[in-house]
Amino acid sequence: MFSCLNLRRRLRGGRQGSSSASWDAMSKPKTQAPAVIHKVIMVGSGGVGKSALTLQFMYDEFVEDYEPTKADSYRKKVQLDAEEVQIDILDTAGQEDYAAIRDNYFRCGEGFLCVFSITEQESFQSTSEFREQILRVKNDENIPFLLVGNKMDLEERRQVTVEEAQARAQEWNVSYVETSAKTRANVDKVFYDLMREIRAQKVAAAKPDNDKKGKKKKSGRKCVIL
Ligand SMILES: Nc1nc2c(ncn2[C@@H]2O[C@H](COP(=O)(O)OP(=O)(O)O)[C@@H](O)[C@H]2O)c(=O)[nH]1
Ligand SMILES: [Mg+2]
Repeated sequence: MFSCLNLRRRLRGGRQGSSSASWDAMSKPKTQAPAVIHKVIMVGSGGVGKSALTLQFMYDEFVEDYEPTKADSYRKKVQLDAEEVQIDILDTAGQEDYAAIRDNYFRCGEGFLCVFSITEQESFQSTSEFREQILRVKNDENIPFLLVGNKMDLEERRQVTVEEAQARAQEWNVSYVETSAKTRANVDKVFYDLMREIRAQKVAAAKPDNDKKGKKKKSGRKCVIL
């Protein structure tokens, strides 16, 4: 679950978490080893389809009128290749205009889906700002990150070419994937690809070699749930 300052939390599709807990503490084994949790954050301008993608992934349905100002977190058990894992998704909304709230969200994320709409050039331009903010907070060029061009079903309204989006992704050394929350095209793909990136980074960080080189990142700050 994600921590957010005054975020009204609703964990849908999963268990309720206790307040004032930390993600780290929640991940600790109780009786038996729990599934690994991969923490994903949806970022992007308003109206690009972050909530629609999240709800399509979680519940297999296309929601046309999800409240635009509401940030919510979701948890789901999924089979990632041979392993059962949990995915936590924070679907951000308007509050991230406040830098402190946004930074707090981003600090807690292990991977990011940076979404724009292929029908809105401005939303594509905004992805650079989100990328910069994430890199500043996470301080890690290799943070798991996918550039997602949503609303691919609206080809006749396309304003962003595949080529320009791919060029930006290449510049950032990340993958570019087009999706449709409406038709479900590539919806699973973006979440699973991102989880694989997160998993790979956790494996790399756990290697003793990386410790010696001081590559392992320590966040130093906890993700406090209020
Ligand atoms: N045609 C189409 N509409 C979409 C798609 N994704 C989202 N929408 C619509 O775009 C609007 C904004 O979506 P929403 O998920 O609320 O955007 P958010 O502000 O980024 O969370 C809603 O009316 C959605 O139904 C898509 O892939 N295709
Ligand atoms: Mg939304």
